[in-house]
Amino acid sequence: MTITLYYAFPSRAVKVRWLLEELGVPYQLTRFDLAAGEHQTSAYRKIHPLAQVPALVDGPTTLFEAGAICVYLADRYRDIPLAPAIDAPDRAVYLQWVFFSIDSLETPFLDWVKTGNETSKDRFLASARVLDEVLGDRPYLLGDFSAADCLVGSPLGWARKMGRLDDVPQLLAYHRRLVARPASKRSRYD
Ligand SMILES: N[C@@H](CCC(=O)N[C@@H](CS)C(=O)NCC(=O)O)C(=O)O
Repeated sequence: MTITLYYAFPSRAVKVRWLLEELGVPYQLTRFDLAAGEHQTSAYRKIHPLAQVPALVDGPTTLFEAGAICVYLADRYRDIPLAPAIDAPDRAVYLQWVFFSIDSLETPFLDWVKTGNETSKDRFLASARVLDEVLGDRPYLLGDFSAADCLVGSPLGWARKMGRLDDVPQLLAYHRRLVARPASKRSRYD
């Protein structure tokens, strides 16, 4: 049964699409025009009670929250291993970056952009510096590419577009590496 990703471009659903492209798993998109309110239907609320994107249906599994969807997909489809196994030594650090991408990077960034809140700006920039230091000479967060890179890469893309990565050179180079990946390019067609 084909996976369905409930999707809008641009949105947080793009990171899930990117991961699906990396995994090489067949999927179909149900697209919404968020500005037109196409997602605000009672039918879609049965899939996602807040009527947001992304949501994913994979056979008997219906799931929302981009972070949870990415963790699920990387664990479920392992032909291309993009997550350390549950008993692997780097599993814990992988989960750390998964949660960091949302709580310490994306949330303060979006709040900063929407409200101009200085505390959120400081939180985002502090997180960006942490990533910059951790990356050092490493190509990806765990060394090899993983689902955590999709999750971190997405908010970094928004920040880069706004020139907010100019003072974190390692991070800028990392983001260039991420968007050069063929699967990342395919996920950004529209
Ligand atoms: N925490 C959720 C946030 C989902 C979310 O806010 N999605 C936005 C698009 S990026 C959305 O659907 N907005 C339309 C709306 O809330 O009506 C996740 O990471 O999946």
